Amino acid sequence: MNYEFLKIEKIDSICILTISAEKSLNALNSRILTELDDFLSNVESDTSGLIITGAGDKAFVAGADISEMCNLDGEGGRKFGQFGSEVFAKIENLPIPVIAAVNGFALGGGCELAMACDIRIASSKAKFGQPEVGLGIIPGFSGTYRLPRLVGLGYAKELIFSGKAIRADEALRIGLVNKVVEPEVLIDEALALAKQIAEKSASAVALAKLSINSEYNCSIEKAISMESQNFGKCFENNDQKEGMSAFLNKRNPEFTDKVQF
Ligand code: CO8
Repeated sequence: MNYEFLKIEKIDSICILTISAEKSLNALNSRILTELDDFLSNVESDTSGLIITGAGDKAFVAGADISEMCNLDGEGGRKFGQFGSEVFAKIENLPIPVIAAVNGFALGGGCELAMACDIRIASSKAKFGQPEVGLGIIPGFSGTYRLPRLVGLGYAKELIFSGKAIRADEALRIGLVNKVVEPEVLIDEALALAKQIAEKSASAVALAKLSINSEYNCSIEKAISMESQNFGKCFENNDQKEGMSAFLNKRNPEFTDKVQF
């Protein structure tokens, strides 16, 4: 598929995906969601990390495209919401770490996109919010699910009910982002973290992501069972043998496992 709104750059094994619809502050229309869906279904197998950011210095993503949503009926709204949520779930289920480099407004669907990523690094100029109730709707790309899990029920309800936007430092305080950096170093910071992770065992990182995601809402009994299954799988991989042998022989490991996309 030819991408009209996605720019893709590869630095070593790290992919930087830029959502590029600067005129509308990178608002997500169905074409962009379709391109994202296609991209996420065809990630190159040698990719060890993905960074998602927005074009320009003003917005990460200023939400779903209001001009496209304004004439939807109930069924159209349900379908649009479901499609966006399914695309974002693909991000969550990718077997590689996904870092949101939030360079500006992350509102509505933009905040939801950032939350579907594993880790969020924000520019000090970023602003976060779920302004949907001011438009007569609710978050529709899984924001009512992910926001309470990231910041707790109280802050999630405050943000979603009030629709207010918060600054990056406030987002850091409530746990919505992992780190706040100056805008000029945002991509470098995201790249440095992605590279740090890429030095580890790709198969172990993939199994760690799978474990964390699948156990998050389970009972401790079920989580113990799932974690031990995934822990066991590590011992069927070459990287476990290499990692432990390297430690015991006081050398750096050379990991070779590839992940299945
Ligand atoms: N959709 C469409 N166009 C947008 C959007 C958007 N979300 N955000 C900005 N734009 C456009 C503006 O219309 C404007 O276009 P034009 O130049 O043609 O007039 C251009 O981008 C620049 O925007 P502004 O002139 O408004 O820039 P400001 O600096 O004055 O303001 C803001 C920046 C504060 C970000 C402002 O643009 C704004 O409030 N945008 C809307 C933010 C918003 O409400 N986002 C949530 C949308 S709803 C949503 O995301 C729900 C997700 C789930 C959907 C489920 C489907 C059922």
